[in-house]
Amino acid sequence: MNKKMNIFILGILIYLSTSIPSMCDVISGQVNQNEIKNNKSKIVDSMTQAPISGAAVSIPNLNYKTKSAKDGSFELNTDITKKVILSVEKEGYRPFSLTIDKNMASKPLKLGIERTQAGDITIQSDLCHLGDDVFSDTSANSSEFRIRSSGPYLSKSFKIAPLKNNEKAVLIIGSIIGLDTKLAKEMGQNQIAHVYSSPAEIYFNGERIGELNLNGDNQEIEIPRQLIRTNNELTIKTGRNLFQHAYIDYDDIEIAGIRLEIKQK
Ligand SMILES: [Ca+2]
Repeated sequence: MNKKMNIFILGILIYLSTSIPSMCDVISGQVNQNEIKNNKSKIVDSMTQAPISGAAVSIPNLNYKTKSAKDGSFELNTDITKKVILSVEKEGYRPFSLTIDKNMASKPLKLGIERTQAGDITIQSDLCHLGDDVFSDTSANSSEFRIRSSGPYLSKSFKIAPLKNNEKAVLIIGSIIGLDTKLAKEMGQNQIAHVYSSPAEIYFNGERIGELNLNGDNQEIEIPRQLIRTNNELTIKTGRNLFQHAYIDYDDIEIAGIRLEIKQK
């Protein structure tokens, strides 16, 4: 299979895994009755299940920030009407992000965060808006955009230590919302009737290594080994409305938690 097909299938898998109702179980594990009564969400270590205190929980688009308490609990005292990206940051842990909606936010969430591993690189943990701040009300999640666009692309430089033979570098896009591609439309991720945008494109050291067609969490793209140097540059370009020819209308998207993991082959 070619790379495009792989990414397409990955996209579908991610879409399916984020759209089935049992997703809450996947991320929340077992929530005891007491927690449900208090409607308190919790941050735990994904390995040990131990509560994590002092983790910064934020929903940048709602300007909402809080911290987890001693027992790892936190509350989302904010009105969530549409899909937004929730981020968790804690020193010694990988940046965590999750796309949540009204339904998910109405129940306690149990979020397992992972300890940082050797070779992890955080490329961009903060939420970033790409586009031109011009979008229709029916675009995927557009009404929740509060962060101003930083333009149609994001470029970041970072170092990578030489890979061992049995290792591979994988780019992880923590969360992405707002993509109005043909596939996103077909998957019901937006309500736009007729038009769509080209996918967001990912360039690594000047080479196009993949594209993002679907909104969701934890999309992975393997970085071709031969492209990796000591100093590297990642660029993510948002797509453009393919039906607007009078001017360039960039697809307005939001991305959080862009990072790199070194994995065993
Ligand atoms: Ca736009």
